[in-house]
Amino acid sequence: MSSSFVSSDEIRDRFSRAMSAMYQTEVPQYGALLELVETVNRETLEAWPEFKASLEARGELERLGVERHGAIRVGTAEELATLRRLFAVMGMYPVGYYDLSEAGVPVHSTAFRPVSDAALARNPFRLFTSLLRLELIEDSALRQRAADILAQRDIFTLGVRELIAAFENEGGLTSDQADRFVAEALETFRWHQHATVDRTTYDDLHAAHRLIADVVCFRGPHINHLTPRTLDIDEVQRRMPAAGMSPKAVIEGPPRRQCPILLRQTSFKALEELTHFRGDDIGKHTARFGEIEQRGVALTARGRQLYDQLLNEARQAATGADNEAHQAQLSEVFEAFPDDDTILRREGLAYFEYRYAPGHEGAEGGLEDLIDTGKVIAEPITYEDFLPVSAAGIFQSNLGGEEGSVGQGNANREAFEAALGTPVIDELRLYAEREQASRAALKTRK
Ligand code: OOG
Ligand code: NI
Repeated sequence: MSSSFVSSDEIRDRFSRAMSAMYQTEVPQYGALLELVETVNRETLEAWPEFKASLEARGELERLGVERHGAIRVGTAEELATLRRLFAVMGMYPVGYYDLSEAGVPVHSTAFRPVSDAALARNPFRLFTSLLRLELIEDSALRQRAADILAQRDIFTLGVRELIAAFENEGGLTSDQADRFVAEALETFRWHQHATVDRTTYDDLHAAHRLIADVVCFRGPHINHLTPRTLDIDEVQRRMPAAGMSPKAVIEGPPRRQCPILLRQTSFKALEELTHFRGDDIGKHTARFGEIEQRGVALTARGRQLYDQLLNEARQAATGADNEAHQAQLSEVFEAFPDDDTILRREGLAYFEYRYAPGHEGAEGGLEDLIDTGKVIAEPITYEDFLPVSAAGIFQSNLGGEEGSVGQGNANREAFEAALGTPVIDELRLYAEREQASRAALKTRK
């Protein structure tokens, strides 16, 4: 590889900053959200020095200021497969499979994200990417119409296609090429005020499912939100109304805990935007919204099973109350989930990363003894992925709660991977490997 190439990490960092800047001009409320999150993060770190030290030790303090995830939705296998190549230029690979059809949302998804520790530390930018499942439209004539419209569009610029090919053929991009790549790639995710269809077509697709209209009727997969990471989601949710944002009713995911697990998320409602249809009709379309997230420790398969089971229990007993009541009820059910790092680790519920405490490098002995005597530190590994039930909740709150007439479907991972052109990476394997590598670097007895 030529040394004049810039790294994929560098390209991803440039791209995520450019995307954030573009979205800030498109959706001014996003700028206000960033400010709010930054203020709460600063206050949280000041009030909680041990937490700050732990984030610092894990290399996460620095990435916090740039950490974002976004989401897009595409319509065809070819679009998804080309996105896979586009994201590979930036060191982002498809991790995880999420089936949203169970919740009545006619898509299935993956997250393109960096996978190595170093890449995550540099900039963990992720994009939740959904593929529309046209087969879930029951009306066959409408299904065909949607497919025909999608077949006519090209969501990529010629320039970005050339630069993807250059990256694949040459093994990298120069700094100038990288800048052009960022500018060309950004075009795919830009908002378009002009729909590609007339009002009637839009209305017909909208009636089948609002999401179908959103994916099919525009020139490209506009970025629909960019999410900063907060260290205290309850506090940001509380302060949102005063900052001019009205959050969805409840925070998705696990309840507030001493030892945060997985991912908690909340969003604020989509904007209503003026849309110009073919034939000079004007109407409104809602696509874009705001979201915040708080990340906790990644769970093992065993921990995840317990999480899913408790979440199910809580959902069955749910009363549809406000967030405070919802959180209180969740907390009660989640009392069955240990809230202590040592127990989470010893019971194999969560992933941890081991390192020597300063001054104890190379200390030998049994792992638990070394931890008990403070010679080895076990840090929780942050969850870098998404949660299907939460994602469905985010989708739904921003679709206005309307149910269209799509079939419920079921998971079809094979079809998704065939469209993508590769299997998705198993996220649990990534966490397990990270834990094992840190474990292997210690001179402990097994
Ligand atoms: C994606 C919704 C899911 C998340 O953070 O779980 C999501 C979408 O609306 O396209 O972004
Ligand atoms: Ni999101």
